[in-house]
Amino acid sequence: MKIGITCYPTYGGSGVVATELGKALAEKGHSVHFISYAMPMRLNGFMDNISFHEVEISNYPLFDFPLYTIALASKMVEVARYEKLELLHCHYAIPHATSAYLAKQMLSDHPIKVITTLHGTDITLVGLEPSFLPAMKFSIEQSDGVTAVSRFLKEKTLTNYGINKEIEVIPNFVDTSKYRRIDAQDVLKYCAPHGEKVLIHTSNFRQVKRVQDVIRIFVEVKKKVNCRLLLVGDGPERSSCELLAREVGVQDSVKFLGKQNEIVPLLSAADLFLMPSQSESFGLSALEAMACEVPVISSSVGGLPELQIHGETGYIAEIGDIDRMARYAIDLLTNPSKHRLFAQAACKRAMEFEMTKIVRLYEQYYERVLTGERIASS
Ligand code: GMT
Repeated sequence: MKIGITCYPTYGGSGVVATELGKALAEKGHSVHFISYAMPMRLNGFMDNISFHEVEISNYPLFDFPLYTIALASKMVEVARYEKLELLHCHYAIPHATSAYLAKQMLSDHPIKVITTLHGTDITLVGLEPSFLPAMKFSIEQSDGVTAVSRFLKEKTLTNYGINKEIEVIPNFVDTSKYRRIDAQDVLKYCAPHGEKVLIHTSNFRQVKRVQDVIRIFVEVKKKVNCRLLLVGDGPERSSCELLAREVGVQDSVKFLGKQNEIVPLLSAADLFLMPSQSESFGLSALEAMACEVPVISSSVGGLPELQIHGETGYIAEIGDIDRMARYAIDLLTNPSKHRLFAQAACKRAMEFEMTKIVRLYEQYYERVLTGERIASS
C-alpha cells in the first residue's frame, strides 16, 4: 500500500504511535510518506520505504498566525498525486483530519481514503473548545475510517460529539524486542548508588499529567523506603515541579533528566512507574514501562483500567488520592516477592499489546477501508 501519515513530530504519544506504525509498515514493504512540519522525533536515520515531506509554512507579514491547516492540506495533495497515495492516515484529529478532508476534496481526480486516529486530548480536551468543536465533529464524520486507542476514547467521542459513526478500537502497542528489561548498572550507579529503590515518571509535563502528584507521592514513600525519583521529559509544568521538589525538601533525591531518547535503560533501572494523570486515553508510557517489567501505580482515569490490572500489574487509585497511591507504592517496594510477581504480570500484560499484532490490526483496517467494506462497530 502507499500510505501518507500525518502526525505531530514532537515527543507526544500520538507522534510516537504514528512513527512506530509507519516504520513497522515500511518494514513490511508498504511505501510510507510522513507529512508534517518537522521530521518526527523517532524517525531517525534512513529507512527503506520511508520518505519525509516537510510542510513549509509561510511567514507572510499579513498572517498573524501560521496557516498550517491549509499548508498541510496543500502538501497532502502534492504528495498524494506525486506518490500515488491510496490513503492518508491522520494521527491526532486537530487539525490533521480537517486538512485531510480539504485535501480529499481537492483530489477529485485522485481517489484517496482518509483514516483518522483519535489519541486523547484531541477529543477529551482541545476538541471540545467551541472554536474547534464543529470542525472536529465534521472532520471525524467525514473520515472514511476512524480509530480510537481505547474503548474509553471511542465512547467519549460518540457521546461528547454526538457522532453517529463506527469507530474501531486499536490500542497502543510496544515493540517488546526493544522494550525489555536490560542491565541498568550504569544508570543505577548514577541515580541510586546505594541500592535505593527507584520510582520513575515519564511525560511531557503538561498539567493533565499531574506531575506534582508524582512528587507528593514520592515524599510519602520516602518516609518509609530509601528511594529515588527519576523524572523524564519536559514541558510547561517542569519549572513548578522543580520548585515543588525544593519546597518539600526532596530535591537531592529527585533527578530531572529532561527529554531522553534512550528510555529503556532508565525504565530498566526502575522499580515502579507512577502515572497519576487527570486524563489518559491509553497510557503508552505505562505500557512501555510494563514491557520493561516495571509495575505501575496509576489513577483510574480514561483507558488506564483497560491496560492495567489492579492488584496484578500494579494498582489503580482515584485521581489525586496521593495517600493511597503512596501506600500502594510502599506495599510493593517493601515486599520483594510480591513485587516480582507484579513485575512479571506487567510484562506478560504488555505482551498482549505487542507491536506486530497491533500493526496487523491497522493493516487489516486499511484493507477494509480501501475496499470500502462496511466498517463494523467494535
Ligand atoms: O492527547 C494527548 O495528550 C496527546 C497524545 C500525545 O500525542 O501525546 O497523547 C495521547 O495519546 C497517546 C498515544 O495514543 C496515549 O497513550 C495517551 O494516553 C494520550 N494522552 C492523553 O490522553 C492525555
